[in-house]
Amino acid sequence: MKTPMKSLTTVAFVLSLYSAPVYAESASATGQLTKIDTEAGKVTIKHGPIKALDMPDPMTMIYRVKDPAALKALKTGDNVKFDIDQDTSGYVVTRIEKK
Ligand SMILES: [Cu+2]
Repeated sequence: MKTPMKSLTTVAFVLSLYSAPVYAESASATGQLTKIDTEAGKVTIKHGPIKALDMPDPMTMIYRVKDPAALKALKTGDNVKFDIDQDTSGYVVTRIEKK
């Protein structure tokens, strides 16, 4: 029984290294807009892996946008490049523009 316990502890330790700190992370990425909600200031982006933010696989997810006015120049289906910050309340897109 010693071995499984030891490896679990190792896994927990490695995970704690990778998840700290959980704030003040940022990254740049590209993706495709699949939905724009100007009123809520949110976008849905289909994007590839963003390793800096612990997203090792492609995914589609909803992001808050810091400056919703930036969405006026965009439409669903656009390929975009964007910057993301991760703070204590989650992910925020700080810059987004057509690629
Ligand atoms: Cu993601």
